[in-house]
Amino acid sequence: MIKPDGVQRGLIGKIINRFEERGYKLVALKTVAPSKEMAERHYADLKNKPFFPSLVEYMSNGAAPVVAMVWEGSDVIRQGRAMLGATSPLDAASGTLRGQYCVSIGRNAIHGSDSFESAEKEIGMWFPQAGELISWTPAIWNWVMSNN
Ligand code: IDP
Ligand code: MG
Repeated sequence: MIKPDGVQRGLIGKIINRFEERGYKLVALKTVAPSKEMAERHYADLKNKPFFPSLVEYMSNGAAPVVAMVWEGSDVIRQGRAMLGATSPLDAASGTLRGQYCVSIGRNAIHGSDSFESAEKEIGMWFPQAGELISWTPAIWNWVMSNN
C-alpha cells in the first residue's frame, strides 16, 4: 500500500514501477480514503503502541488517499518487504524504496504485508468484493518466473 505521504509526494508511479520491473504481477489496485475504523483494523497489531492514535489519524484524515495493491509472484511477501526497506528509513538500505525516498519513520511512504497471514487479512480488508483480484497471465511470465 502506498501511504498518504507517498501519494502526496508523487511516488505512486515510482513505487509501482519497482515492483513491475522486478517482474511481479499486479492483480489488484485501487485508491481508497481509509476510514478511521479501516486504519485501526489495518494496524490492529500496533494498538498498544504510543504512536497508534496519531498513526491512525494520519492514515485516515483525508489529506490524501492510499493506493492499495496486490502483487503476485515468487516470494513476493518477503521480497516486497526487502524492497521497501527497514521501517525506519534511517536504517533502510539506500537501494530500497524507503532508503531512497524517505527519512522519517512517520512518513515512510509504503506499507507491505509482513507474512502470509497478514497478507490474507489485508487483502480481504482492502479488496473484500468478489472479482476485485484479477487472474491473468503476463505474456512475459515464464521469462521472469521460470526455474527451467
Ligand atoms: P512496517 O510498516 O515496516 O511493517 P510496523 O512496525 O508494522 O512497520 O509499523 C507500522 C507503521 O507504523 C510504520 O510503517 C510507521 O509508519 C509507523 N511506526 C512504526 N513505529 C513507529 C514509531 O516508533 N514512531 C512513529 N511511527 C511508527
Ligand atoms: Mg507492519
